[in-house]
Amino acid sequence: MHIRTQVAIVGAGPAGLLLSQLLHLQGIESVVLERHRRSYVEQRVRAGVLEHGSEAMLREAGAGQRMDAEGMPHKGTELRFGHRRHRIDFVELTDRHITVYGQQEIVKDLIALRLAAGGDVRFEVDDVTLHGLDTDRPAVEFVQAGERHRIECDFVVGADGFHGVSRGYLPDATVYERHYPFAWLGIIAEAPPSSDELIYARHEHGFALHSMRTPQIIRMYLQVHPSEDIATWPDERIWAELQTRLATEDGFALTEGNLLDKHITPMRSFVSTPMQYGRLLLAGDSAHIVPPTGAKGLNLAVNDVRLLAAAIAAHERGDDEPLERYSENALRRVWRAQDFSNFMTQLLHRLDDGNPFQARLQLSRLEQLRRSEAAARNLAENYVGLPATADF
Ligand code: FAS
Ligand code: PHB
Repeated sequence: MHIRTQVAIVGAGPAGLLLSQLLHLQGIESVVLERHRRSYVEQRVRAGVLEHGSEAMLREAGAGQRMDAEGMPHKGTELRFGHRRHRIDFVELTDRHITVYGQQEIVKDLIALRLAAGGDVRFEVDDVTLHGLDTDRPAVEFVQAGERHRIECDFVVGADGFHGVSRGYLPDATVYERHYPFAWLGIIAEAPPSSDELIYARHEHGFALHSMRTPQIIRMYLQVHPSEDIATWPDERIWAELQTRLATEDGFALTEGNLLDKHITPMRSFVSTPMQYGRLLLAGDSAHIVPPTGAKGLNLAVNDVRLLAAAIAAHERGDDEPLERYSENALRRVWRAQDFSNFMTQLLHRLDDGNPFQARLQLSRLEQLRRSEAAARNLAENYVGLPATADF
């Protein structure tokens, strides 16, 4: 079957879906191809924190209603170290806040929005291949329900995540990569949050994070060795370790509950440059991965799409400059997020290099965050997200 559209998008994660919606609002047609079933992508638990700018983008896309109704605005976050608390006040330091709203909710909202507008989102597609990327008539072929299809288009966007196929079509990519000597054991549990805000804890045993999804569901993480087997982490052990790492001298106690999910996720920093080749453009995790300590992964995908939607719209008006500079512009924010995510990761994790010198540096940085408004403001500005107008 031959299909004609303007933009063929591989991947129905937040990047692919938001791009399709933003293009639609500019009268630009797209087809989104997704490997998995709709129900699978809508229940996949991933990110939880939206930068100030990402909230605005979702509202601009018409996908902000449920976020505004169910999302939880946070005016600050707590750093916990030496069994003491220190709050970073986002609003006081930056006049901006963040919102906690699960990525799977964003995916649900965007799929519903695209389908309600008659958008072409195809699930359970296989064997996606890209063609003619170095011509002005690129194409995408795929198989669905045993039938082979071919999309003729003007642009192909690879929004297919770290394990997608698109990145493999860039002939001369330069890859920058860092593997961290630890991973995160993440849980979802039926329990009310034990704090109104996120808690990032540095403890001798390792890092822990208290987050949430709703007033009844918490999302928590603890640092483990990358080789750990989840089978050696029964629920009781997870709760005991979280209680230990989050304990404070003023008697903080974590409310426990029924564990709904537990997973171990490796931690890496990854950037593939450039993010474009001919008529192929990459957006989101297909081009970059950050350690989740800075809550940047989803927000970087949103920023890529903000730039890409505007660049494709400019092309339609005859202005190709934004498209030619897409990779350069997107990568400035990518590297800013890489640096901040690495800073937060090095600040809060137990660095098992056996070198107590690193631990002393961590404590000094944390003390500086407690005492210096300038240091706290720098963290807050990076965490809530730089304004869309910032050119990095
Ligand atoms: P995604 O990976 O979300 O979406 C890509 C889509 O493409 C997927 O639906 C996939 O099925 C599809 N696809 C892949 N190959 C395909 C093919 N060949 N054909 C068709 N479709 C294909 N970020 C945070 O900020 N905070 C977090 O706590 C956090 N936790 C995470 C936990 C896990 C386990 C993972 C994997 C990531 C986490 N992230 C987190 C990062 C995550 O939120 C990403 O940044 C975000 O999903 C990026 O969105 P996309 O670029 O759309 O990629
Ligand atoms: C989450 O809620 O999943 C979350 C929050 C902050 C992070 C990472 C994950 O830094």
